[in-house]
Amino acid sequence: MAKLPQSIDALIDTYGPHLNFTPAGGWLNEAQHAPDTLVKTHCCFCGQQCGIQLKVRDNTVIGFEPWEDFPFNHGMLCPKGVKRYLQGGHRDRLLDPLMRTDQGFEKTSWDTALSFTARRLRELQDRHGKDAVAVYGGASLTTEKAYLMGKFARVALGTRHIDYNGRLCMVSAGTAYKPAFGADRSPIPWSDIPKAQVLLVVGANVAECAPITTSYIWKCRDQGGKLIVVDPRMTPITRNADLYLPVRPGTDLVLLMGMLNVILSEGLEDRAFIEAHTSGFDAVAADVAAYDLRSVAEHTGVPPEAIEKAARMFAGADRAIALHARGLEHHSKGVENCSALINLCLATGHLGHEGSGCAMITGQGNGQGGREHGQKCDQLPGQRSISDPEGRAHVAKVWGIAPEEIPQAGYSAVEIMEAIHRGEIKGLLSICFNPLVSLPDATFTREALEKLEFFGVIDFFLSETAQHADVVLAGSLQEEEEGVVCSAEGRVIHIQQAVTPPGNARVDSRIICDLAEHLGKKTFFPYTHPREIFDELREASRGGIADYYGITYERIDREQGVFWPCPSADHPGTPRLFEGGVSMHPDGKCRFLQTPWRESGDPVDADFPIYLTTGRVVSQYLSGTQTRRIGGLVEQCPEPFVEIHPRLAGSLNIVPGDWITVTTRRTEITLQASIVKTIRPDTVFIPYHWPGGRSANRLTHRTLDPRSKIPEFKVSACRLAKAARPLSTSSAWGWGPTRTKES
Ligand SMILES: Nc1nc2c(c(=O)[nH]1)N[C@H]1C(S)=C(S)[C@@H](COP(=O)(O)OP(=O)(O)OC[C@H]3O[C@@H](n4cnc5c(=O)[nH]c(N)nc54)[C@H](O)[C@@H]3O)O[C@H]1N2
Ligand SMILES: Nc1nc2c(c(=O)[nH]1)N[C@H]1C(S)=C(S)[C@@H](COP(=O)(O)OP(=O)(O)OC[C@H]3O[C@@H](n4cnc5c(=O)[nH]c(N)nc54)[C@H](O)[C@@H]3O)O[C@H]1N2
Ligand code: SF4
Ligand SMILES: [Mo]
Repeated sequence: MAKLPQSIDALIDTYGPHLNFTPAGGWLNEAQHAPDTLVKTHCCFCGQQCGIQLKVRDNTVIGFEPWEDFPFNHGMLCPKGVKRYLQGGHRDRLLDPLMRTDQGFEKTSWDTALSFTARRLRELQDRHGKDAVAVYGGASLTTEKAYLMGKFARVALGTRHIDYNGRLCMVSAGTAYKPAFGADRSPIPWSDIPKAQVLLVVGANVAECAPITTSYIWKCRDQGGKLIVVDPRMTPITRNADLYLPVRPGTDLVLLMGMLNVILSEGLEDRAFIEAHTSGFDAVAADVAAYDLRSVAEHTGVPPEAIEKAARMFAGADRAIALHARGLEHHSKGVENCSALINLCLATGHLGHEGSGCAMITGQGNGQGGREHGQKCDQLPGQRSISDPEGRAHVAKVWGIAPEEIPQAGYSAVEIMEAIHRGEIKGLLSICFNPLVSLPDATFTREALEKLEFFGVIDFFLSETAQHADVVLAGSLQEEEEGVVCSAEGRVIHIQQAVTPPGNARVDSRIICDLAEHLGKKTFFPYTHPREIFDELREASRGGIADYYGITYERIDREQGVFWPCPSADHPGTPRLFEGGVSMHPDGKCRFLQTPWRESGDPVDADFPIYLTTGRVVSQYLSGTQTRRIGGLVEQCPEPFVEIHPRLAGSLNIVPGDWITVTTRRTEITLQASIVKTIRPDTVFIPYHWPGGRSANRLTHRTLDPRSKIPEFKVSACRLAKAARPLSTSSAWGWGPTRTKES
């Protein structure tokens, strides 16, 4: 592994003169720190949001120290948290706004870039109607920025169409939890995990994707807890599992119904809990009868004894927790999958007491907070529905507009791209999203981006998507703007501004407010600091489900985070939701929901007989824009690969390192084989963190869950063939040159 520069001098040697930052000055950029300040803040990457102290010298983050007192991670960090400080000084960091010209991108002034952006958006709206432009937001943004994006779309642009990259991530869980419990948040604080007697982990590669949660699982095991893992791949935590269920991709619903069938037929359910705290049990109990053990085993590929054992272990425990992530949720029946897991917890009374419950493991840094305050197409702040008249009236009052001025629900993320492709949406403003790498069916996404009449991007690197933009506005890294995020366990925490943006880059929220001003809407966006946005957000969320009214920056610092709902200054916050089994529905009941089976949108057949599933590796993050640039991480996994079981490899004469062409109903890509015994023989796995010819998303399909609108990233049908090594990186691995167009 490359040796990493630790000092500022070594960094300058490595990364060159871009490190000589001059602060942008003005607006939100006042914070100046004395040399070698330690700033207590949080990791910019995953939803665990580990506490970290950033070491700052001369307005540059030069390293880190552990933050041992922070109760979630007690100073522990994974490799990404350790190396994140290397981004700010990277030579690719955008330091100026860019405009596309015939010669490619050229630096420009903020005034030119902002006026041009505002003018083009308005022209498109004047010509084609307000909904001809759309906004993409992101769940790595602070909650203030996410709130701001929702307000910007509805008030500054007046468009229905705003959605965010969390649509690719957590929405199946949210769409299942909200009707079951009345709120979309993990019901448990992570301190409950060690207290469980049984942990059921479904479709979550905890060690690689939520590394610090692993320590909670080991604590549970140390205290005698048992671990059951459900995954088509034996992920690292599986080595220490008591029971492993190698489920066939896309069949969790059948497995969970099979487990419930065992529980009900053996009388292991918790009748008292079901009667006191739930409704809808009878319908689900009737559905379960069809899931007999033999058919379930056949369908899922899991041995019947293992299904029985898992059911008995889970139901037999006094305290059990089911943890899940995208392996359960990235399906065209992702909502039903999650509901089936919730049903299992309700039937066994595992909810609302210490060491019991279900929890989605949040993905993005602000995956939780980013889905609470209105950057979703169907949502207003406080997790309010955009179609709820009372919610509209409340938020309109806070915004100073009439309720009828708030547009109705618009398209979700993939639907926006489809509307662009068919010419219905003509302009797009995107922040904190790299759809060309992360949306399914990348060839389609690329075609759509090329059809846009105006495309503006706010990012700190020129992502693959940004290369298709007309204007790129140089925004801010997480450590460059203050705000809050909400972690996986529901804890609202404080992101500190450690440094100001370098060069002429600007903090994101200033860019949005400046743009609102250029659109003639400054009166609605008068903020000069994120705190003012937060205070408005508190009001806007007041009385809603995700009620932040009682949370302040000062309280967060004093109490090391506050769990929502927190409706007033003297409210202690709510670490464990649904205490005693009481949900947030008006009647206090939790709801069993029926979960009809649906086939995958891209089923295997004789031509495409193998399951392709996609996901992550520990050292890369999402579309890779950030981690592919971080020394010390990129070397750990510089290229994607295709994971194949030795039996499947043997049947095709494949040996380790061979080049393999993976073909789906969309197209094909060629990658090297990694032959491992830890995957089902009927399944292959490709990590998705790369663009162009290495992009797993060229292979995936656009089937969505009809309610959550999440794509089915976890199941595609494919076939494999041995290939010659790709000839050159530019032809075989890239897209070729990006478009040039007049602007
Ligand atoms: N290192 C790293 N950490 C990350 C991220 C990252 O990019 N890199 N991203 C963050 C984000 S945004 C997210 S959403 C999370 C994602 O965290 P995870 O959901 O844990 O990660 P994935 O790799 O997407 O998929 C999880 C597991 O699902 C399994 N799986 C595939 N198909 C199925 C199926 O049909 N059923 C079941 N039961 N399992 C299946 C895969 O084998 C894999 O082990 O990670 C977060 N943390
Ligand atoms: N095949 C397949 N595809 C998947 C998945 C999968 O498992 N398989 N997982 C899906 C999931 S769970 C997710 S969450 C998505 C993620 O997909 P994306 O959201 O597209 O991934 P990111 O890499 O986070 O892209 C964010 C972009 O925003 C920039 N950025 C980050 N932070 C900030 C900020 O604070 N301000 C600004 N202005 N810019 C910022 C980054 O530089 C990057 O260019 O991918 C999805 N796509
Ligand atoms: S576990 Fe997540 S939040 Fe913690 S250091 Fe790693 S990437 Fe950052
Ligand atoms: Mo995610």
